[in-house]
Amino acid sequence: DFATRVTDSGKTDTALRGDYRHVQPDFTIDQGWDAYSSADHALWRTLYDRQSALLPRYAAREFLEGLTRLDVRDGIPDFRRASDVLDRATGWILVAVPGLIPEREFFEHLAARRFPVTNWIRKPEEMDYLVEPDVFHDFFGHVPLLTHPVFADYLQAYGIGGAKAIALNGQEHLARLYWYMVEFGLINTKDGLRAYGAGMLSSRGETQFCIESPSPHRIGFDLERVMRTQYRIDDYQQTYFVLDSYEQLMNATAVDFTPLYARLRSLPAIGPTEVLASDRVFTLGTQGESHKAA
Ligand code: HBI
Ligand code: FE
Repeated sequence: DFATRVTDSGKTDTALRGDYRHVQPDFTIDQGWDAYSSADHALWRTLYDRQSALLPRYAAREFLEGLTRLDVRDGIPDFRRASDVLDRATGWILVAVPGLIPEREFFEHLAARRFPVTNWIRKPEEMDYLVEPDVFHDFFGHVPLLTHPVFADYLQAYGIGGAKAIALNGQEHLARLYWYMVEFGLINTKDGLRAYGAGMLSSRGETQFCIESPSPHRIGFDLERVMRTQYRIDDYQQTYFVLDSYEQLMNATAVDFTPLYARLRSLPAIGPTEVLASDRVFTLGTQGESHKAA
């Protein structure tokens, strides 16, 4: 996963793209909003328009409402202005970072209701695929749902749990919860399944794929099941997990994970295409499509 490229000692892999030379001890930097070019802002608008056209059909209503409230169509947002909107909604603020940061600092920001957002934007030739998160993924994908009170509380609880996971050697299991429920989560609504995860909602191809393709499994959320399930980072997901409500995620996570980590250590991992007899299956995927992002 992205984070394995940032070492625990805080030294960053030279393959990471951002400029880490001027980071604070908590890995934040100045956003440098004035330094964006008009081409940078135009690229944001192109990504924004393309993606927002898909949202009424595929995204959770709460995501769309948050995005509208942020009012950031015109160009790469100034994080200070967006933080004011967010702070009024749920008490979260945004901080700028050069890209991926070590887990410990990442969790500390979340625990303090600060969301780290990468300050740079992708190149025009990377419209549809990018290895590392950029400002479009981090902001457009993650920030809208942070205006939702329950999801906002969940992400803080996740950050607090992160520090404990490090102490208990549970990071790998906890990271799967982030991957499947924060990056690639679906929610069941009266209008059918909708996407709320940042990974799919910042990707044109996966926004449609996750809802419409017959290929992936869609399985009801179960905390232990999710934490056992391996994932892949270089293609669309083969399994998505479905929430009934954000409260369900919050409630499942609001317990002490210490006994859970102990149990998880004794259980085998589950492959990304496996289905268990105990699964609540919304759709059984054909696993037929090869769908490597274009
Ligand atoms: N850093 N900037 C940034 N963004 C992330 O999403 C991120 C990170 N560092 C660690 C990390 N994610 C993962 O370890 C997740 O499992 C939490
Ligand atoms: Fe992300």
